[in-house]
This record gives sequence, C-alpha cells and structure tokens, in this order.
Amino acid sequence: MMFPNNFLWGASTSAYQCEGAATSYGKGLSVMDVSSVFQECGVTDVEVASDHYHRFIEDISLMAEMGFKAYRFSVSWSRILPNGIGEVNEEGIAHYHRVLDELEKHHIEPIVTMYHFDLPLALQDKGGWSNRSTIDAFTEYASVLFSHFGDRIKYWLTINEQNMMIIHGDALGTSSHRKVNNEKKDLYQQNHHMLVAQAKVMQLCHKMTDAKIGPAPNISSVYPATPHPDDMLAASNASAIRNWLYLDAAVFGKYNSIAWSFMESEGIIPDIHEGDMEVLKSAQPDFIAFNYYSNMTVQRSRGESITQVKDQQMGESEPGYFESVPNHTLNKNEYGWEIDPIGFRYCLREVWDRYSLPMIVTENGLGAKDILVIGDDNIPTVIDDYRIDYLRAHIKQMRLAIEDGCDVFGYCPWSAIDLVSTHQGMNKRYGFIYVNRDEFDLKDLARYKKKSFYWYQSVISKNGTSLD
Ligand code: BGP
Repeated sequence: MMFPNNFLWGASTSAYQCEGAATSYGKGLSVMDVSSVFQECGVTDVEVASDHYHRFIEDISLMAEMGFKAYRFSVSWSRILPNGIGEVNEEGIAHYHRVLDELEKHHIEPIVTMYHFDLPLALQDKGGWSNRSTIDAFTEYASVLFSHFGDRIKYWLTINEQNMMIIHGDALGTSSHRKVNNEKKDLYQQNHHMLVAQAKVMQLCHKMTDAKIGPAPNISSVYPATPHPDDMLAASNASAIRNWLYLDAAVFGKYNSIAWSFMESEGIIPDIHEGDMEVLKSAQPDFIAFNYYSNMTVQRSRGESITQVKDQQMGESEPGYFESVPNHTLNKNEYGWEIDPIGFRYCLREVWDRYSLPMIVTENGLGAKDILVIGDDNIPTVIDDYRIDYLRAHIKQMRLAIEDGCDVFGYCPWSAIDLVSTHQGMNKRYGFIYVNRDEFDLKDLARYKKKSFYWYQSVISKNGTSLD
C-alpha cells in the first residue's frame, strides 16, 4: 500500500513562534508575546522570531522547492483583532491574503490553525478563557476569518493542543493571571469554554463556508509500565484525562465518562450552562488533526509529589490516577523526549479505531541543537542525519498504519523553518530550513537548506515510495 496520490505532504509553523512583528502593523499583543517563559530561556526578541512576517515570500518559495503540497500555519488572532474583539486590523487581513496568494502561486494547500496558544492579551486581561465571554470572542474572530478567507482555505484547525493548554497552563499562558481559589478547577472551566467555543466555530464554518474543520490536540497513546492491573487502570486513566476528554467532546459531543469521574472526585466539574451540551452535540468535525511526538508510559499513582521535569511530552502525572515513568525500551532525544516511531503507528490506529474520522498529522519532529557547517558548495548547511532518521522512521510507521486501514490524508511535521521553541529557546531547532539567528544575536536571519531539506524533497517527489 502506498500513500494516496493527493496526500498532503508539508510542514507546520505557528504565528507567535516564527512571524515576529509582534507589535507592528497594527497587531495587538498576545499572551505569548509577554510570556516570561521566553525571557527565562533567553529569547527576548519575539519582535523578530524568525522574521517570517517579512520573509514569507522567500520561505514559501523554499517550501515550494521542497515540493510541499500543504503548509500548516496559524493566523495570529491579535493581528486580526488587536483587542480580541471589535475593530479589525485591515493590515493583518491584507498580510494573510498575501501569504495565501503566495501559496496559491505555488499550488500549496493552506491548512490554517485559528488559535495556536496566542490568546490576545486584551482578552486575557478580562480573565481569558476563565471568562465565558471569550466563547463569543472566539466565535466573532472565526466569523471574521471565514468571511475574509472562507473561499480561499479548505482546511481549518480550531485550537492547537487545547489539552496541553489545560495540562501545562503555566507554560502556555493559560493559567489564570489573577488569583483564583482553585487553579485546577479554573483550568477545567477554561477547558469547557474552549470546547463550547470550538463546537460553535465548527458549526459556523459549515454554515459560512464549504471548508472542512477539525480539532488539533496533542495525542500520545499510553502504555502501562507493567501488566499489573493497577498499571493498566492507570494507563486507562491517563488516556481518558489526556486524550479522550478532548476528542470525545469534539467528535461525540460529550464528556468522556472516566475523565468526568476524575473531575467529579477532584471537585473540578465545570459550570455548564443550559444548552452547552446541545452545542457540543451538534458540532461535527470533518477530520481529526493531531500532533504526535511520542507516547507515554505510566504506572499506578503512588500519590507522591512529582519532581520530574514537566513539558508536553514528559513527566505528566495526576496524583491518585497515574504517574508517568520513563520507557526504558526507547531512546531519547537530547531534550529527554522519547523517540517512538512504532508508537506512532499504534497511536494512529487508536485514534482511527475510536473515531473513524480522516486524520492529518499536524506536528511530529525532532528538536536538536543544530550546528551550521560549510557545505561542499561553500554554502552553510546542517548535516541533520538524526532528524532524517527520526522522520524516516515515523513516515515508515505512518505508511504501515495506512496499510492497517487508517485513513491518513496528510503529514505536516514540525517545523517548516526554524522557529522559537515553546519553552526552550531558539537553539532547539526543528526546521528543514535553518534560520541564521541565536538566542541573543539576531545575525542576518539568512535561510539555509539543511540536509533534511533535500531528503524530504526526494520523499515528497516519490510520494513516500522511497524514504532513502
Ligand atoms: C507543540 C506545539 C508547538 C511546538 C512543538 C515543539 O506542543 O504545538 O508550538 O512548540 O510542540 O515543542 P517545543 O517547542 O517545546 O520543543
């Protein structure tokens, strides 16, 4: 079995991580622009990031040279609506039209994330997602996007990694900036508001456009540390709390019962207004987009406080329900994330079995401290064989998942170009295209093709039949 002929090979970025121009051209600030996480890891210059705002023509032409069929990027909410609602920034609209023109010129399909962590600061100042009125703000924003771009975009993603914004609210700007009595209850209330907002926006999309729309969580299948029934239950808890809570609500329009019972025992059931559950029920995603970096392994919770490092792929634990442990059968990348290509096949099968909706992988990739060297032709490059190995192994497993019967219609690894990491600075790089800047030194921001650029170009040109 081969990849389908119209398979969407591409790669991903997000606005706040690559655009720059954070305070220019009428853009309002977002929570990520003022995030202390960037200051802590040394990247103080989100005003520049990868300067994609000014260099998208060059970047898109490099993507075209790689043979991209699709480019997944996010629109910055506060570039369109500087205050989150109300006045539209025409310069922002014009900018994304120019990006779409460029993609159209190269026959690259835009796959657009509406909201990738960067809530407008103006909304955060009013309580962000804790405030129910943010549901209306998101719907208003969506309606602006659909009316301006509805005839140009065929694939929309609602919210990037909603599950990570709840589980790691502290790193992703979701944790309330104001004092709240019960931080966890507040996060699950925010989650409910996002779920309702997402459902309304999916409905609106179908009403206003002919496009397709889907959620975009970060999914990791969960392995039990041993076959002990307590560990099996812990794995089932972790899956429900980390994955299915979000996808069951998006696809089936209901709360997952195991996740609900967890919220009940923890006293964090959200306030659900009359009509909310009907809204969830009536929305129908057309596909599931998801980000996959690795799976996770858990054991029964010992109820001890957790000292492990925590981020999107490591150290997730819920005292009383599950506790994550390292999987010693797997290698790790230099940031400690486990590398699990077979788990990718497993994860695709699991999502397919559960929801039977077409799937697109919107992130997958290897973060590394790439070193720029002078290539044969005297042009700087990066010999990133480690990234090629990672991607090759994952694409191979995705092909096997397709053979297993999974309906996968696209693959957009992270990331098209180097960009600022969510919480580990500029030197943790993922791109096929090197961006010449460091944490502190902006250098000349020149673009250089890495070895993986040429490798991916060849994979795409052969539609994945050869991964050499
Ligand atoms: C995902 C986010 C991306 C990206 C990626 C890599 O969770 O959706 O925005 O940052 O992870 O993570 P990091 O940058 O932390 O290495």
